[in-house]
Amino acid sequence: MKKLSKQDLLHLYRSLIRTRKFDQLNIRLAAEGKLLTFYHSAHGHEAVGTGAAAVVRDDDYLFIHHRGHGLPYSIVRGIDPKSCVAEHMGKSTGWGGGITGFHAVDKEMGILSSAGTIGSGFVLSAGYGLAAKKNGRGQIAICFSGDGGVQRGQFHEAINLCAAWKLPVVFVVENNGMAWFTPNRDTTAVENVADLAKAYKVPAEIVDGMDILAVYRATEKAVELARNGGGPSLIECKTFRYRSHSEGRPDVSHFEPRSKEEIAAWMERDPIKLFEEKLVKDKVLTATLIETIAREADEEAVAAEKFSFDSPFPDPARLPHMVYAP
Ligand SMILES: Cc1ncc(C[n+]2csc(CCOP(=O)(O)OP(=O)(O)O)c2C)c(N)n1
Repeated sequence: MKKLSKQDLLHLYRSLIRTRKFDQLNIRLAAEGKLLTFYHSAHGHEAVGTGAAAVVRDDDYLFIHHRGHGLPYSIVRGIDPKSCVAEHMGKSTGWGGGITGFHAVDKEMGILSSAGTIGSGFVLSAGYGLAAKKNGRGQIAICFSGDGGVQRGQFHEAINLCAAWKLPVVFVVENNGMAWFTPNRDTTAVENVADLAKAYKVPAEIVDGMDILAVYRATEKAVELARNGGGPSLIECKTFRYRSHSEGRPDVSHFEPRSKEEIAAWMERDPIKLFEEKLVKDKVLTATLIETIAREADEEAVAAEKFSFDSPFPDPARLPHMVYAP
């Protein structure tokens, strides 16, 4: 277990704040009609992607969940989020050269996109896990998904094979209890995804997805097991989405507005608020530092918006070469 230094803790905190500021920027730009794509906010989910992605190595493989369109996973890994904003505007300076829509990609940092077709990341992770096991370089694959995605057959096929072949794959499920407008309880009798993993003989842990350190520690354990030949694990992070499924859509469960009381209760457990309170108590953060980090993140977001507007669209002549790898 790595001892987290003050610098490590501040990196996690700063990453959460930057993730939220850029999420807010994308929300505003979506409302103003300035994005070429839709946007699934990460508001409420920030601690899961940030905490888990902080653990992996640069040469590991990440298949990410769609919340925040890559922001929580990439910011903590040192990827400049202005390329996220530019990508959503279809600009050549975006992380996919402006042609991927909302899919985050960074080959050098192992971010191999999210799944437009929910569930495709499961089987791809199993494939990359197999490659990692065969090449003997100690790499792992980490696959993020929602609880809705887990209802797809690909999850069951992938986790089953990962278990049978002891592949170095870590499944991180961001369980917010909803899949678009449908509450989970309507589509499954299994409350905890962890129980599904256990049925496949895969060790599974349920953690508080609003607690970044709990996510970090559980991921650390699972990654270590995978790297040391112990096979797959699953971490179920109980979390909540504070906004509607994607921007501009009604925030409903079936056709009824979601409960204001439920949202307010989860707001009390806002992942940034919880971590900030802990760091203040532990004397890692001061009021001045909180203000400085927030101001720097605001300035960064303002600069990213301008950078994205000023960037050129991709050269149409290059497009065929950008779609197919030679
Ligand atoms: C195969 C497939 N079916 C349906 C959709 C439409 N869709 C996009 S996101 C989503 C809900 C996913 O729910 P969950 O996995 O729990 O993630 P959440 O959005 O709640 O974070 C659905 C049904 C899709 N993209 N792909």
